[in-house]
Amino acid sequence: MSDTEQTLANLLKEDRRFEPPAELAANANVTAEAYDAAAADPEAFWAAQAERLSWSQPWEQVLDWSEPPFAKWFVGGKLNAAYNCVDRHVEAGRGDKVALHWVGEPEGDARDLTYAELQAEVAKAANALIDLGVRTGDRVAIYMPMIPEAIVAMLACARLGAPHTVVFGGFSADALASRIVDCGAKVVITADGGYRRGAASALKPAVDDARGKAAEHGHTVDKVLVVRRTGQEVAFDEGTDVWWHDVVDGASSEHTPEAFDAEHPLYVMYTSGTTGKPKGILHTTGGYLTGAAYTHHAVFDLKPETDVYWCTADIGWVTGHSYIVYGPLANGVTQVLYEGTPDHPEPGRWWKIISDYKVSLFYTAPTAIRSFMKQGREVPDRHDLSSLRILGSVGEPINPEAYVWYRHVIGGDRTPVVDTWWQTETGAMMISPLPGVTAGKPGSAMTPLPGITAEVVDEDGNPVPNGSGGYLVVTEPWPSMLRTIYGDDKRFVDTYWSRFRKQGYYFAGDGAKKDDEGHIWVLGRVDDVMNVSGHRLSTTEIESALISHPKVAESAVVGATDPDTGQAVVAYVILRDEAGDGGPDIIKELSDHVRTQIGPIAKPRQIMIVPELPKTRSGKIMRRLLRDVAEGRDVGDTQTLADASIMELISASKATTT
Ligand code: 6R9
Repeated sequence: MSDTEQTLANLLKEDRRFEPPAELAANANVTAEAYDAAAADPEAFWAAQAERLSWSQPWEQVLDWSEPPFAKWFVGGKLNAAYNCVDRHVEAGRGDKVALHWVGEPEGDARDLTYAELQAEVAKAANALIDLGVRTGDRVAIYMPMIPEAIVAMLACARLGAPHTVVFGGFSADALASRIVDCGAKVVITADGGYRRGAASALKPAVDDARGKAAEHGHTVDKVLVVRRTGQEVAFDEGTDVWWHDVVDGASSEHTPEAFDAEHPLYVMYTSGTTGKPKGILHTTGGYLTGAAYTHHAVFDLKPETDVYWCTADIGWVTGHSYIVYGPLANGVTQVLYEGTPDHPEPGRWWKIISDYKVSLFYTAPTAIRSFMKQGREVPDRHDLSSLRILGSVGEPINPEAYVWYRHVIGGDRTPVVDTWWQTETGAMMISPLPGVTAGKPGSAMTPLPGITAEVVDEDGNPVPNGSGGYLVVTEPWPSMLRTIYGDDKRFVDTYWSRFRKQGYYFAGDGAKKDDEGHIWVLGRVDDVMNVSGHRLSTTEIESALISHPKVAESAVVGATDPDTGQAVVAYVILRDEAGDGGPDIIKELSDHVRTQIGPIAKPRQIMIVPELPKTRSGKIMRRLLRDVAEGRDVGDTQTLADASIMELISASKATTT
């Protein structure tokens, strides 16, 4: 039995079931009938979901799928995403309702923003962006800490129909530059810095650097709008840089939002693919907002009058886009937004926030849950978590023990856990329990949501029988699906639609298994994409970074199972002859190099300097063997290797932890 099969066999022995709480089931937003209704008439179902939004002009056609895989949803409809997320709640008399309970990292640095205040801020920022030359269709890059201005910036762009591309603040200047160049961002919105683990961490220098690098590629950034957050010293280029407080604070809070076509681009989010170059996933307005709002309403059983919601993601990831900004705000929720890390200044920070703000719906990642398990239950037990009603999980498979701990220790055994499978590309949750309907199985994402049709198929695209594994595919288009890879339609078709071209299925890149009852267990990527703490990293991207170091001849990167982060980056490196043994600091040098090229999250857990890499006769690196070494297993079958003795050399090489 292979390792994956063993894991699967263990998983499928899992027979614990958690029924929905009776009261929740009785008052659930979505009931079991929704599955049948959606299956009977998917377009009518999605049209009803789109009615959650305010449209300035109704659509003429729900779906135009005449040129697959290029979908158009709500054809002819017009709307403004920012109006839907902010203004309409104010117009409906809910202006005094808190939109954001913001909790900054320095203790006591907190602020509440009502919907009316948010509306004024967004309008001012939109007016300021117009003054800086931003027009409908222009791209704006956002590189910010988790402060309210980050959300204001996103919504101001949406209001103008200027697609934003938010780059995670932990990414390096190089990564930022390549994204700025790829989407041709005209303006960058940033801050001097943000707070992390008690210290001010700079952002502006990376923007300066990225602007220079973009210029080397022939791309000019016209303006950089800078929020003063930490007060740290920054270089200021009078021709380009503009302080937020100089141009936004004094701007008019009157701005009439224009309605854009349902298919008008809303944002580009870069994500790792199997090749070195990140893919700019393009989402458009009407379908995306419909998907985000509907799933947030359904999966969190959202009762906007009474619930307080908190998603711990960063806005630099798709989860922050769909489940901090667009879904929750379109639904008019009160939510917590926080800056910093879970365990600073104290390990119980998150639990204190939940108890302070009476959070009822909570959404986080398995990697965080595992790190809390390690600290022990004494930490959460010191806080009153009785306000919690539903717990969500996203980003990677949640192992049954973490699921049960989450439900038991954090949820007091009352709360359903919704394990939500989706991707940057899908825009919104796709496979998940419904908290008022589904009897949850720890470790399973369970069932496609009403309106979504997913399958597990074999090599030929045929559904596998219950009890078997295969490729996870989506069989019909859905409103929040990506529309293309920015500037590269061919790559879009090749990457997602060519594996099962005949059937016209979207292939997600994940493997999954159907259990005896047909419930879906997502197993993780079947391609060269790693998942480290819920963050997608490409093996090729890190290999390319390593190879760009002058001492490196060749490298191979694998994702090895890690008890804390799910997977961890393990790099094998062959040095150039002239580099000798690389010198005493070679490991640190290489590790720092990856850090500056991509960012701290890509830093390998281990770097091994090896004399050779195992390759097949056709020259393909045998990553399976390298994963075996990285995970401390005996190297199995090496028959297909061009030179079997290589594995002995590699296993003997000293592993060095970075
Ligand atoms: C939302 C998000 C997508 C990849 C996806 C899969 C993994 C996400 C999961 C899950 C198992 C879940 N993934 N949620 N695997 N169970 N509930 O994470 O988007 O960053 O694009 O990552 O994450 O491998 O393909 P993204």
